[in-house]
Amino acid sequence: MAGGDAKKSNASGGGKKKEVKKETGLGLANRKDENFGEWYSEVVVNGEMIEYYDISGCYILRPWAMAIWEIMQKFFDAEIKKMDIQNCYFPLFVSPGVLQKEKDHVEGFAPEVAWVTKSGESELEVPIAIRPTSETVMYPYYSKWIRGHRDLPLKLNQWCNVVRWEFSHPTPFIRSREFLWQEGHTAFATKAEADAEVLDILELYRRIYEEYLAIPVVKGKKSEMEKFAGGLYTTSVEAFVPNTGRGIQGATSHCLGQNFAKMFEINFENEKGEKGMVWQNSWAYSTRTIGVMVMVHGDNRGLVLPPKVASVQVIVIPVPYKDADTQAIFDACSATVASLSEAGIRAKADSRDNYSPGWKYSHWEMKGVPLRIEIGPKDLANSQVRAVRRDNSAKTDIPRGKLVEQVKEMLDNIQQSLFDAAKQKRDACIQTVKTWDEFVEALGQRKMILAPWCDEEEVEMEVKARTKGEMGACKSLCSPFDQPELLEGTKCFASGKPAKKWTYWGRSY
Ligand code: 87F
Repeated sequence: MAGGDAKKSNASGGGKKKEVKKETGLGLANRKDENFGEWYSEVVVNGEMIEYYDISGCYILRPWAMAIWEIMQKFFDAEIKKMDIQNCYFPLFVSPGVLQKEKDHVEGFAPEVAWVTKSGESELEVPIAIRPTSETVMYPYYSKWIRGHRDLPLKLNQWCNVVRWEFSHPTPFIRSREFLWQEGHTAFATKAEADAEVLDILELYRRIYEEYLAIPVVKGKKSEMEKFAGGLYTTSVEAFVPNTGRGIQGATSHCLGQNFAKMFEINFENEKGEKGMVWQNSWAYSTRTIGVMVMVHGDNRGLVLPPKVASVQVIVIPVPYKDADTQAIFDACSATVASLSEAGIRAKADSRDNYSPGWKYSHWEMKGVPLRIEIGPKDLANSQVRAVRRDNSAKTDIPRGKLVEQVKEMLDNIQQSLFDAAKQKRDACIQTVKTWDEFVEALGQRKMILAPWCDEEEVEMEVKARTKGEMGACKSLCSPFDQPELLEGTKCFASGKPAKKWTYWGRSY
């Protein structure tokens, strides 16, 4: 084992905060369960994901965050290419005429649209909007490009930034005025094809959350009130942040129906020479994913990254003592990194000689690296390395000969335990209720509430109105595709009318 330094600098959360700060200058001033908002800001900055910027609601994504985005991007991009979806890039700017073409869709969003009004000192003749989403940017060209059934399906995606000038409280990743996303926009000859794609994409979003970010999500359909107003229906994956008791929409996959086709005249002629309108979908996930990951897995020592999205999965730290053979230890570190890298594990050695091993432990813990390997004189003598898990601090001595095999196993294990722990916490926050009183009580306990509902818009408005308070109103999150049995005679929790479905409710981001 690595020895002395490990013990002294053990930054293992609870109660040790001051000690760590004094020794390493690292550590967090806020605790996740005491001061969540401050904790979150501190973690994303100290973990070197985010730097605050001098425009409110805008943040610098540092390489540590960008690398996570790129890993998810690589997965999703390959999957949509298998579905014959092609990448493209449309301009950032939108002319006002086009933006306002689809009134219903833009109306509610208008205050969030940012405009360019000047170039240098001169006013532009016509102000130009910055895309908040690209329906109106793209669909005029869909109308031009789609003529006959042979032009269908048209399936495009773009990876880009969008700007929404939000006025509610900005939060890095979760609510920022500019963010990165992919937006997919597809057009089909039939509704059946569109319906099928909505679910195929939603499944990819589930996989991003569950398989990559180790976050359990609920797949479901949005209520009429919460769906994208310009579309036919909206599906989403919904995550939950136990510490705040808030639901968070993870990603959306919409069937737009023929609303935009009507507006933008996206017509085609079928095999029989008959005219038809296309059926469209649009779908997106954004850098918000990273924020949800930080909120769900982070702890009092900083970020906790699931191995599948960590750009450094294993950090190797030399632990030389005064009289140790420093060169041999450094060589063992390099050899360890080489073996791991060769096996496809993302490993890196921290060989800097101007930081102590203890400082490095805290530093890489703050950055959430899933596994730390320490190599000291004793490890060298015993032909082993010491591995320390970020998620539960468990220490294992690994014989050199079993390095790759055991590290692989540990990383898989960490990935699984993060998901299991997150699921257990999330599930403990789910409360099934039948009556308004039970609902109010559960809401007070910051639960994600599953309730039988009559599915009427006025009733949802009433629920919102009746739950308005300093913590924000409660709304429907989604009606899960996986519906529990709805016994005959079950009443709506809010109206007492016959219930039509089970729906999740809660406060949300
Ligand atoms: C803000 C300003 C203007 C959201 C906005 O979800 C327009 C909008 O249309 C707007 N905020 N939306 C809805 C976006 C719908 C849809 N777009 C393509 C998606 C997925 C990707």
